[in-house]
Amino acid sequence: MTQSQLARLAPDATPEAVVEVIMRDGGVVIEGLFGDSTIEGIKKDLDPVLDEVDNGHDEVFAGNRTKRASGLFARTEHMATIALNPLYRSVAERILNKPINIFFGEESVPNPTGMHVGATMAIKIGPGQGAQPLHRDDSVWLWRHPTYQREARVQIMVAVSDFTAGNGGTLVIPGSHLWDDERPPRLDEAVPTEMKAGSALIWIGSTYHGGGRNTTADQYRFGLSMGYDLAFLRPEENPFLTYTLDQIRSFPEEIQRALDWSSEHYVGWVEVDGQMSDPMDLLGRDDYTAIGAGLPGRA
Ligand SMILES: O=C(O)CCC(=O)C(=O)O
Ligand SMILES: [Fe+2]
Repeated sequence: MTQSQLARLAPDATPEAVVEVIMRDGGVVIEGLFGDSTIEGIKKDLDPVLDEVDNGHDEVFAGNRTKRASGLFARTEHMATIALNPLYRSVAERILNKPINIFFGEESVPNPTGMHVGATMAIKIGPGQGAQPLHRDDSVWLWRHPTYQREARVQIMVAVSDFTAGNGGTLVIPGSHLWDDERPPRLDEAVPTEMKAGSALIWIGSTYHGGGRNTTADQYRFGLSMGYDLAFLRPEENPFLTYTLDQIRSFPEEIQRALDWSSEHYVGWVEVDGQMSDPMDLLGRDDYTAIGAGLPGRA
């Protein structure tokens, strides 16, 4: 497939239409998905954080002219706005949630897939940064391709600054989600994501992509990304080592669950009162005082 840029849809596109384009091309740009107050709020909250952190120490992947910050639910309330955006969430659910039937004895029952947050990251690509190696994000779980059965990740990259071909707009190879694991991704097959601040790129874990080269003299490309992943995969960013219990308790319930304070698909349970329980049961208990500090009722 030769495509000079990814397809673009309006924010009132239906989830079905968005999923159709993503499954055809590997990704899509949704124009104007987030308003000025969200974008300005993200800048206000995260500019000071990114001013403080070092450039990446790893020249190749993190980029030594690139600044990154994670754990974003605790750093900006707008992270929840993005994670709970109805279009993004519904697209992610449609792509990821493919239950399979399993036998419990002779009874065949659907086993839900579930999805959780894989990682959150603010990324500022600075002047002089070279292109990140093109990669598939699902390679962290050794995913094989083509993915006949299921996708592992649905990722969003929100443009906090404008994204251009010159300032490092995310490179994507349209159609590469359909490739096998033998074909190497080439930079000349990738197209830069150009979009205005407030627009967003949504793509899947099997699509080759990478941060673009910033050839400008003085522009930072500011993007905020997160992935919804299959709930039974280990999250890239460890939520239990990232957020304090007080922070978790301050988040909306959907975010608590999406940060693995739930035991979907039978994984992630915790013992409460001798039972394999949903971690949400702990959050509501006053006698649960710190993550990993010991379960109520257990010496
Ligand atoms: O910064 C970007 O545009 C993409 C970053 C990325 O793909 C990554 O860090 O995995
Ligand atoms: Fe990536």
